[in-house]
Order: sequence, then C-alpha cells, then structure tokens
Amino acid sequence: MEQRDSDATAPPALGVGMVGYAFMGAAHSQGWRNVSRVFDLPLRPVLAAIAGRDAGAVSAAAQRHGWAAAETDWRALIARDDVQLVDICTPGDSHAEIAIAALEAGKHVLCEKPLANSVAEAEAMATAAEAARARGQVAMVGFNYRRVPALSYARRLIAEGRLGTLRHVRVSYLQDWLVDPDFPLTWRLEREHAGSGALGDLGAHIVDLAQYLAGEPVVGVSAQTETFVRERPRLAAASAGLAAPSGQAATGAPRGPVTVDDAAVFTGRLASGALAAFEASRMASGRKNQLRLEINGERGSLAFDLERLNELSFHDHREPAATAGFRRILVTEAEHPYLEAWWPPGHTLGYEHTFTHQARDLVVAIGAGTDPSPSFDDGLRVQRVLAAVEESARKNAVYTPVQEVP
Ligand code: SOE
Repeated sequence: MEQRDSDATAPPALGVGMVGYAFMGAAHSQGWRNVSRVFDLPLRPVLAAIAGRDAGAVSAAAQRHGWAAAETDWRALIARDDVQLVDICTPGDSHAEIAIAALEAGKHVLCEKPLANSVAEAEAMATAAEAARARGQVAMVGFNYRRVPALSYARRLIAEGRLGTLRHVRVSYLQDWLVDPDFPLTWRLEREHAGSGALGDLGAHIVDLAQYLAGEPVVGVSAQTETFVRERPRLAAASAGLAAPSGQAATGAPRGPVTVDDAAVFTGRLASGALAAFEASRMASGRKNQLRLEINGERGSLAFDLERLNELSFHDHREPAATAGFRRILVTEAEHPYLEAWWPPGHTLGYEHTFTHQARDLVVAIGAGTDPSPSFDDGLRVQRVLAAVEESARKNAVYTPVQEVP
C-alpha cells in the first residue's frame, strides 16, 4: 500500500464533522483517518470536529481518534464553516433531527443504520435528502457490510447473472450479549432510544444485504419476535456500548422493563418471487457477531460467513455434477472490489476496513456529483421492511406486505 503525504498537489479538503464517539464513532473515525492514505480521492477528508454532550469525554475522544476540535452541541458542529459533511453516529432517536438539520444547513450527510426509529422519521429524512440533492448535496446510510469486498463481489456476480434467477436468500445475524439475564438495561434495550432491538440493530443489516445482493426489494414478510428477558437491572449511568459498564449494574439493582425484541425470525418474498429467510438474535449463546448468508439461483449459489470475511463460496450449477460443488474464492485479488488499493494477494482485510471503504465511496460520490449508495431511500426501504416485520409479529406472523418506495 502506497502512503500519500499531503502536498501542494493534494486534492481540496472536505471537512468532516462527526456526532457521537462510542463504538460506531470510533469505527467511522478510523475510516476517515486513513481513507485518503489508501485510495486516490477527488477530495481529502479532514477530521474537523466531533460532537458529544459530555465535555470531558468528547475532548478525550477527539484526541484519541484524531479530531481537530470538539463541540458539546451538535448544532454548533453543523454550523461550523470547516464542516461540509456531517457523520451521524448517535443512537437512532436523534438521527432524523440531526440529519434534517444538517441537510437544511447545506451539508452532506452520512447516517448510521438503521436510518431512523420509525417509518415517519425515515420518510422525513428521505424527503430532506431529495430536496438537498437538488442543491448538489448527498446523503448516505452506513450499511457498512455492503463494503466487505467479498459481499461487494457477490453483488457483482449476481448482477452479471452468474446465479441466474434467484430462488432463495437466507441470512442470519447472531450475537449473544443478552444471554445473561443480569446484563443491564442500556439504551439499546429501550424503544424510545433504539426504536427496536435485534430487529433494527441486526435485522436492518440483513434486510439491506438481501435487497442489495439480490438487487430487488422484499415485498412482504411473516414474522415472529420475542423478548425473552423482560426486565433487566437499571444502570446507574448511561452507557453507549455493548459491554456492561463495570460495577454499574448488579444482580440486586432495581429492574426496569425491556421494551424491544431480543430476537426476530421472519420469512419474506422478494419482488421476483424468490423466498427469503431471516434471523436476528442477541440470544444465540456462543455467537459473538456471526453474519451468514446463502443465496441459491438456478445457475449457482453463493455463501458467506462474516467470521471468514475474506472468503466467498461459489457453486456453479452448470458444471458437471461429478466435479461441481462449492469452492472457496479468496477475495484478496486486485480485481476484487476495493482490493487494488490494499495489500498483495492473500494479505487479508477485516471488519474495520468496511468503514474505510464506506468513506471512500461517499467521497467519490461527492466528488463526482453522483448519488451514493445506499441512499436515504434505501434506508427507508429497510425501515419499511422492519415496520412490516413488527406488524406481522403483532398479528402472530400474518403475511404483511411492505409499502413500496417509488
Ligand atoms: C451492535 O449489535 C452492533 O454494534 C451493531 O449496532 C452494528 O451495526 C454491528 O455491525 C455490530 O453489532
């Protein structure tokens, strides 16, 4: 990998302002920090300022992650002249307000997934993005797994017709951090902050991946959701991450209601008639962050496992039966998506590279004046599937159509 120093020929700066600095803030910071050292870009992202409510914590985060300034009010961050792009890494309850304000202030926006906590919010965001588009601004949702090179490559193979007509899409995303009934009541377990539970957090990723890879929308779902542990110990102070802050919640602490799902299981139909099966859970003991998928078409199949993210399994069903079968493609060649900028073949990438790739794609779209993908409309499409899942689950798995996004 070639390292580039800034010099007189460097591309013009693109000031980035980030709101939030927990897990996703750290991951996005890493992407912004190194993207112009890896990829040739039309603009050079500059880490201008980061915002968070706690003055001490946000200053520490700015220093740790390389941001030039810290603000304690996101409105002040949006108002800064050195910020042209606002990156939203906060819980879902503030996405709509911040994104709409940033777009109205003339800034480009990157917003973490899920786009919002409700369809109404997501619709308002998509409308604001559409108006901003006419002014030359872009808005993108952070579905980072699209940027795993093996999954970008899978999309390419499917679009080229290597799988033929699709019949099945099977995706599951499993974690286990809620197995302990004494894991505390963090914001991720409160509907007012998170919108939903495993469904919005993990289900949003797999619905987006299914629609992205298949190149078509989910048009209806039948779902079951469950909250297995309905009360958990309250926290003494707010927490941002997945891990329980040490010493803050004990078995004896007063308990409060969990208002989101622990798991969601649903089937769906794609527009072409392909059948899809989805599972999202935070209760799958032993599974830390396992995202697996398999897609079967009349000409072949693809399979992927995030725990082996440099690999894609491909079966070509037109090969003679005696020698056909799934074979492993190591997705580290220069011809594979994003790989031309990284290491020689066989030198693998990881989770964090998806955030560099996301930053790259967004900056390229801004430079070219094109629509980035996934757009806020794509985010709205996912949000409508999530809403249909919740409605279907309330009706004990009655098939529920998903409202189309034109
Ligand atoms: C938490 O479950 C989480 O951090 C998600 O919010 C991310 O989107 C996912 O990539 C990893 O797990």
